Amino acid sequence: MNVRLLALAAPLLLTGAAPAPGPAPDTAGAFLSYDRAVVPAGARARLTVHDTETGVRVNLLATGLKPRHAYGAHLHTSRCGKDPADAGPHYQHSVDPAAAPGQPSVDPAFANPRNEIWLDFTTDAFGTGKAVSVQEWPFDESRPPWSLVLHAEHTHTAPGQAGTAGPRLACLTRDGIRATYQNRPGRG
Ligand SMILES: [Cu+2]
Repeated sequence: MNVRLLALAAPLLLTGAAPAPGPAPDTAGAFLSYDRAVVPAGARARLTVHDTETGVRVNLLATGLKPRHAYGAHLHTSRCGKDPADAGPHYQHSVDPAAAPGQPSVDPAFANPRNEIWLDFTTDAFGTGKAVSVQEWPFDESRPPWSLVLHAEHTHTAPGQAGTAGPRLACLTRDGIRATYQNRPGRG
């Protein structure tokens, strides 16, 4: 009991000595909706991240959405907030040097579904959508993607608009790994 409490308190006592706890492999929860007309109350998602031998596989199951509707979806760098922009830009394996805050990567050499996690889908008659993204690279644990963002359109690919998918409709923050789990032997 005391050991557990110490482990929970440790990150508060350390100042940058331990790695920041990253996101857990599984997250299931309700979307934070920015547009109730297309992401109604009760819309949820399950996001599963599997490590593979060579990289990562991300599965998305979304429910409670508008039936037969096309949504764009990506993993973004930061946690969700009241402002749709709070989730930050797309997670990129190779980061576009031309991108900056307020100036997203729109170069197809970087903003493409092999360098980012794109999870676009079209819902079925019940408002359920599924998507999978398989990559030959693992996430950079020093800057893992923290959120799933739903957009109004499927993702564009042309130069100058690559990676864009219309307004941000909703967001789901990935669950964080608790310090007690992060500090177990075998986990860095
Ligand atoms: Cu996005």
